[in-house]
Amino acid sequence: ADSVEEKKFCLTEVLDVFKSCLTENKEVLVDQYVAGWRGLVKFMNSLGSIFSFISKDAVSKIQIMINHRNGNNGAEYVTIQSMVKYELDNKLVDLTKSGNFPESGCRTILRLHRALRWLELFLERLRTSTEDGKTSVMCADAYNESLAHHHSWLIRAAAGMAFCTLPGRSTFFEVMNVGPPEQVVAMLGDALPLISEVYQITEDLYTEYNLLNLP
Ligand code: 1PX
Repeated sequence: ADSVEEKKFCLTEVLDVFKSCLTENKEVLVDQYVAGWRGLVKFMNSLGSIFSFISKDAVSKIQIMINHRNGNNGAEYVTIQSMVKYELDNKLVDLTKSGNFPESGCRTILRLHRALRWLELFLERLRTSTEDGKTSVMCADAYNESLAHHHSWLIRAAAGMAFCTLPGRSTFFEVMNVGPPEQVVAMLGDALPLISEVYQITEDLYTEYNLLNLP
């Protein structure tokens, strides 16, 4: 009778989705990658409405990728690797200045890819933090080391303000709904190598095709 109630959010499941991104030959599956981001955005929304300017942008990028997958050429978008080849072969990417293809899969995934580096750095800081560690500082440090390089000062300022509202480490761990702190730390240790691998594979691919600075 209580099946209407939504299942309680658990971050383990979200990070598991990222693990399922990789195929045997180390290609990155777009559906799973996007589903992972969807779960993370849901988690972020539960932290308060001050994060909504971030989740709006993330959701619009997620939607762009879902539209590609549902479109006539959806099969070309099964993996990030096939997407890159398809869009480059068919000249569907703005390589030097924006204009014709603001919704290319290549530039959209690049934005999420840069955010994945932030996630990797933030989770690593959470994992190795002590009881009195400040999540707001961990989050800001991870951001300044990664995504901030690609954002205007206005967005950096807004992000900085949002980070300040993050709850302390113990509350943050509770919201993750994984279990006691030791279990959170273990879960992060388990998930991080795969997140790093997904990041590195995409980074290498984008380096190979010279796509790391797409407008
Ligand atoms: C246990 C921790 C889990 C935390 C999960 C949090 C998920 C966060 C999802 C964030 C996704 C952000 C995507 C940002 C993509 C981006 O860089 N977009 C910019 C460029 O796009 P454009 O199309 O214009 O080239 C765009 O300008 C971004 C605007 C929004 C601001 C983005 C700030 C990102 C801060 C990320 C940190 C999230 C903090 C969550 C706190 C837990």
